[in-house]
Amino acid sequence: MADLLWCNTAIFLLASLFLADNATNIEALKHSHSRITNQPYRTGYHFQPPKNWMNDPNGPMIYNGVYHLFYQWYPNGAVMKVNEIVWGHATSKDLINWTPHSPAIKPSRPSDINGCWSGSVTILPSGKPVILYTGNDVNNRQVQNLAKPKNLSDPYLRHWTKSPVNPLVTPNAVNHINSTSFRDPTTAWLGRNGRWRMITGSQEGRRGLALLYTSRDFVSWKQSAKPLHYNDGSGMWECPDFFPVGTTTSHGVDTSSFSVSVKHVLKVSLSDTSHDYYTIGTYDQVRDQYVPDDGFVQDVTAPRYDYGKFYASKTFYDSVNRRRILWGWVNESSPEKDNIKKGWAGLQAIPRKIWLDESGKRLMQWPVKEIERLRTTQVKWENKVLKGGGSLLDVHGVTASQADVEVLFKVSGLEKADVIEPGWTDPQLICSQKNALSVNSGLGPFGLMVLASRNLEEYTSVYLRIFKASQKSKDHVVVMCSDQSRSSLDKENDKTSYGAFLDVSPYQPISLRTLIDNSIVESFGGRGKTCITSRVYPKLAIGENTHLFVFNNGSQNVNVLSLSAWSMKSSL
Ligand code: DQQ
Repeated sequence: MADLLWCNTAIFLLASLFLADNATNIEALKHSHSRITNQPYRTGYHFQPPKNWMNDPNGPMIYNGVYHLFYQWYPNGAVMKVNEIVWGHATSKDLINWTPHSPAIKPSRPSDINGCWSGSVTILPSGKPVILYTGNDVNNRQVQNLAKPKNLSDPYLRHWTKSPVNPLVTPNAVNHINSTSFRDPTTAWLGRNGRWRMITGSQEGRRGLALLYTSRDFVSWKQSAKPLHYNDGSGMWECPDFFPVGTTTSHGVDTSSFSVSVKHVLKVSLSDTSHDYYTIGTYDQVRDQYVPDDGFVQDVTAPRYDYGKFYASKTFYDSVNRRRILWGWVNESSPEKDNIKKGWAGLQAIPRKIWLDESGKRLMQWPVKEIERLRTTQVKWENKVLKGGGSLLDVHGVTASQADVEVLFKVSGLEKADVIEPGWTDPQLICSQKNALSVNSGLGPFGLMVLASRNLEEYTSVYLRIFKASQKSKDHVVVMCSDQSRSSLDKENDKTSYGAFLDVSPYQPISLRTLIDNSIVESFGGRGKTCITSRVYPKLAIGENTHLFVFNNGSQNVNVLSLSAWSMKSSL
């Protein structure tokens, strides 16, 4: 009898698994039919929806071993209509291969009829996920809403039910919150007295704010008398993110973890500049206030996750792999008419593990290790000298339009480095100088030329320059650039030369990793101390006509201690 029961159960389980899987496959197939492929600028291994416009990552999470990514999606075209934005949805077992699903949340109620905007997932102590998101309501007021999974036994959580009591929080005559500057609820955390806390971004005049709310039941939220943090003069804070980082480990910690061995991070997306800035500080649980450490101010002077294109980012805690993962939106640099022609716009950067550097003064970022599964053919060099005065070596043997490159440079003759001009305080200006790449300074420019045409009519250069801090000093300043100025013969794209300081000692080998994927170049200097992401659209350096070079235009030799370049397969 027991055997029979077991047998029936097994048949039932197998059948349901088959049905569930089949349903997913059918849905995936449906999507893949309408998915845009075979275009030079479509990426091979970055996350993109099947087509149309995408912006912010929303509610990333892992639930029952499945990663979920929701995202701001305009499903009807490549140019955003913000009043029709839905939550696109995709799932993955490995953060790399994704199955698209139908939108999880669409405008349907008075509380979100003009757009389902950004928000976050919180995993409740019961293990169940819930979504808090901003609805642009029937009066174009920004309000905060709740949604729950309809069926927790669906492994992909494809259907979500909006709370009947939405909106949970509204701007009104009593709280004086500006109804068009009140959005993007964070993942909530359990604080003192077992109450939930969450913040939303806002502004009052030029003051940027992280408004704080508390709740016992996740439904009824009360505004705290004081915001978690604010800054006068920084303008609207979009997509705030607030999370702890371990001080003694690179493992991630849950958003509700508090102990002596964590610091807190507050990231805000400044709508004035379209960049993401973070500070590191202390969360005072009793006063419910965040205080940035000395030297950090929550404005444009704060460090950035990425010094190129990267906005509206959001982290989540991956409890299975004990790491915190960062997602960020990378917009196009091409004119609207080109996006319409392509039928899509917007990428997500490769998810990055993020942790506190040993110095406690900055965050480190590194592409999730799963990405390495896409590596195929490898080219390996060791101890190659890039002669001073102009060296250019072609890295043969990889698909240069879709590759992962890691180089370790060693410079010598540091006394020959040029002295940095006293006025050169903005690294982007240093990288943007006319002929910055062809100057023959002492140390550098040296680095990579990626997405390059054979005769260098087009290339994107990711390079370093090393300066002496002052005439007499032994201290050096390292500048990292990602220069798009020669990236395409097409004149209409944004060709900014991005730049940032890289806090490494030039007496030690300097590492540079670049992920190249057809129209995106994501670079990590000093093993993740500084990141720069570029979007480029070459006309000649496409597919098999793409080259990858290592170069040195400085007057001193530079040693390539090691170089590994891998062709990258496309993800599913
Ligand atoms: N994008 C969303 C807003 C958010 C902005 C609308 C940031 O919720 O403030 O698509 O890119």
